[in-house]
Amino acid sequence: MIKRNKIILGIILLSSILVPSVSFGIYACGNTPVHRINNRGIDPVGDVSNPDIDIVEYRSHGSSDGSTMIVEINVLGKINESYSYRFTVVAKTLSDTTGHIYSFLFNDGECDEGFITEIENSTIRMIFPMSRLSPTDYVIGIEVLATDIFERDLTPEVRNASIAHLYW
Ligand SMILES: [Ca+2]
Repeated sequence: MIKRNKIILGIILLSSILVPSVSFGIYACGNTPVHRINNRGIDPVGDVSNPDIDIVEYRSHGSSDGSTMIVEINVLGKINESYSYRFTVVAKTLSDTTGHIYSFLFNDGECDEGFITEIENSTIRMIFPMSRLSPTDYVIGIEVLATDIFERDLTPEVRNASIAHLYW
């Protein structure tokens, strides 16, 4: 009888430790805000007449160590250093309903913020350091723009997007 009571006491003790831990785990993970790093969008072909500023696809992903976010624009023609390509990382704080924007521009052959820029035919890629974000901001999406002054191709706003959460 004593042995049985010990087992029951053991189960009660174990449950009192495990149940709150599991519950807390689910709570913590189910509600953990995270950066929306991986983004991809398709833009209509032919919505501007100059193929070198006609965005067809844009995307972003994170570096393996999480320190940077790589943002890319693909155009129908070729990236032209005479034109401007703007990248906007949109973020939001937990308490805010409006987006905060971090914009950087490739203009006159260089990035105005000095970020690493790579050009390969129809693709321009910029490397955004995550350290530039306010510590309370979470990335909610990206927007990009290409312009030759006469016309511009602009992707839809994502400033009303919600913050992503980690679920499992
Ligand atoms: Ca387009």
